[in-house]
This record gives sequence, structure tokens and C-alpha cells, in this order.
Amino acid sequence: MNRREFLTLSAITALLPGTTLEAARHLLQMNGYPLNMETPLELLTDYLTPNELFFVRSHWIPRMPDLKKWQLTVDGDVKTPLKLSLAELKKLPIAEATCVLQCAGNGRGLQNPTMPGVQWRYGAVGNARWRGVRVKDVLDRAGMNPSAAYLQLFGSDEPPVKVPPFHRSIEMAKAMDDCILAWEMNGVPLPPQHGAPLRLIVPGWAGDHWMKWVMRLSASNEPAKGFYMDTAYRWPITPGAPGVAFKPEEMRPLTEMAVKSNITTAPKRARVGMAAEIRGFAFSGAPDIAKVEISEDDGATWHAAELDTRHSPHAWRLWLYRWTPRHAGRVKLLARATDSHGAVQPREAVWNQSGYLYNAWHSAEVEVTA
Ligand SMILES: Nc1nc2c(c(=O)[nH]1)N[C@H]1C(S)=C(S)[C@@H](COP(=O)(O)O)O[C@H]1N2
Ligand SMILES: [Mo]
Repeated sequence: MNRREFLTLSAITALLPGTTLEAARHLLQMNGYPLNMETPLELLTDYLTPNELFFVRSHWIPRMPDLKKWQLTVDGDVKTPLKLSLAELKKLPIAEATCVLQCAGNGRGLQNPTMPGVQWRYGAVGNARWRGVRVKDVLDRAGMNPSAAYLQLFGSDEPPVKVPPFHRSIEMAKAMDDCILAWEMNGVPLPPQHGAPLRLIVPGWAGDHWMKWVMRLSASNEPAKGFYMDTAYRWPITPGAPGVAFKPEEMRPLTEMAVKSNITTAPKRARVGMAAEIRGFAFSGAPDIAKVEISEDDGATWHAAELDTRHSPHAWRLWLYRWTPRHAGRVKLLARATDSHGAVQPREAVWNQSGYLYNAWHSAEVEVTA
């Protein structure tokens, strides 16, 4: 660990009361500033990802609000603008959901050709239980005007001078449908690096929508503008050959995640006739995973894995494949998931110049001996 990495880890542990340097060291620091850390894939074996292992993606430096003075502002195209303290929010009906949070750029570092941006591999993803209130219950108190088709989201983090702020909006229909403003993550108060005191949960949608450190919601008849809406987080309307650069108008805002499975556990070596366990997780933008399959012949034939009993719409599904190798040699095991809408994980990911939503088949190589 170099001095800069050590200082960053010290800063994280200072932010996180009760977390040891040891725990923070499990995360892989991607760059010194701002804070971007992914989880090693082989540690993503729990149904609920422990908070201290959960990846962190922050564009700019968080400004911790004074909790005594903190209020959520609800304004814009509403009948009654509101300011709500955390205590007032907690009096509304409680909402809970177990959902996957994945950075849109997870897997960017695996794209070919390569592109700039944080070189995430597999671990900018986790699954957590989020607790808070429905956005709908908050907005209903303010009374939306019918023209309010978008909800603009403002966090308290600030960019350095001359770089764009992380301003975002989401469609009002999605906000009202199933979004949650959460103050709890896996049964404990939302940790500072994950957006305390309040963050947005957007089930099924990529992480860029999950605004952290929310301090203001503003109803509007138009989406937010600026770099993080008009240039970043866009997806080609019609896919093109690898390497092609799309113009912003040839792309639309990225919303739902793509169906994906990863292998977290596989032996390096196995014996012919001896059972081995292959494990992993699968998720999609669709509400649930229908099946996960394994191939040992480069996708010619597939065999169903067992899905774990724990599941919930928009949570990930752990799976287990009991594999008994039949022949000696080097075997490449492939995993692919199919979601509840019938979308099947593809051999190759859809090319886009920002490397979003990488979901090509994942493989594990095993040396089988007689
Ligand atoms: N205010 C604010 N919210 C934010 C971000 C940010 O930089 N600022 N990053 C977003 C992105 S791109 C992702 S992937 C998720 C990451 O959430 P996590 O750090 O809790 O894992 O937060 C989102 N919310
Ligand atoms: Mo992200």
C-alpha cells in the first residue's frame, strides 16, 4: 500500500465509526480522488453484501450535513413546497426493499477496445436491504402538478471548481412507482460514503440514478441538464460495431440494468468423478432471475444451476451448480442468466463508448485431473 492509498483508507475508516482499517482494506481502491472502490468478486458470496465490503462510487467530495439542521426540501412544480426533517420523514409509512446496486460502468475495464473512465472489473455491484420511505408518500404530501414529468435530484456533494456537478433527474413515473428514500442499509444507519443521511433507491436501474446525500427533490416538466445527463449515462439506441463513437442524439438515457451473472466461487483444480461446487449471483433490470445455466462446451449445451431460495424483485439471486467433471483437461465453465422477462445474457456485451452495462458471459477455468 503506498502512502496515498493508506491516507485514503485512513480517511474512509475515519468516516466509518466502528470500521477497522482491516475491513476497508478488502475493497480495491480504484483511484485516490474521488473515492471509487470495488469489491473483489470472490467476496461477493453473501445474499446481503456487508456494508464494509460494499463498493463505493463518488464523483465528488461529500459534504456531511449537520444532522440537527438537515432537512429534505421538496419544491418545484408542486402545490405545497415542503421541508422535512429526518424525524418527520420517519413518521411516514416505512418502506423496505432488497435491491441490487450496480454502477453503470461495472465491467468497463473488461471492454474491448478499452476506453477512459474508472476501470471497474466485476465488483462495482452489491445487494442490500434498504429501509426508508416511498418517494411517492413524500411527493404526495407536496402534491405534484400534472406537468411534473421529471424529478430533479440534488445531493450535497460539491465538485471542485470548473467541473460539472452531479445533477440528475429521473422520470416521475419511476419515482412514484417504486423508488425509496433510504436512511438504513442492511439494518444500520446508512453509512456516510453510501449517502447518509438519505439516498435514493431506484429498483432495477443502474447506480447513477441512486442519488446519495439527497437534500432536495424538485418536480419539473423537464429533465436535468448538464454533463451527467446529456453526455454521460447514455446508451446507443441502435447498437454499432465495437469502437464506433455515437453522438449524444444517437443515444438515450440509460435506465434498467442488463441481465448478468458472475461466478464468485470455483475451484482452480478438480478431479474426474468428484463433485465440485460452482457458485455465483445473477440479477437484471427485470424484477427477478428465471434461470442460470452453466456450459462446459463454449455455449453449445447448457445445464441449469440451482437458484437459492432467497429472492425478491430487484435483489440478486445466488446460485449453485454441482459439477462432476467427466474428462481430464482444462475446462472453461461459462455462466449465463435469463431474467423473468426472457432476456438472456449474451456472449458479448453491447458496445458503447462509455463501457456501460458490461454483461458478457463470465467464465472460470478449472484444471481437471484424472
Ligand atoms: N450525490 C451523489 N450521488 C451519487 C453519486 C455521486 O457521485 N454523488 N454517484 C452515483 C453513482 S454513479 C453510483 S454507481 C452510486 C454508487 O453508490 P455507492 O457508493 O453507495 O455504492 O451512487 C450514485 N449516487
Ligand atoms: Mo456509477
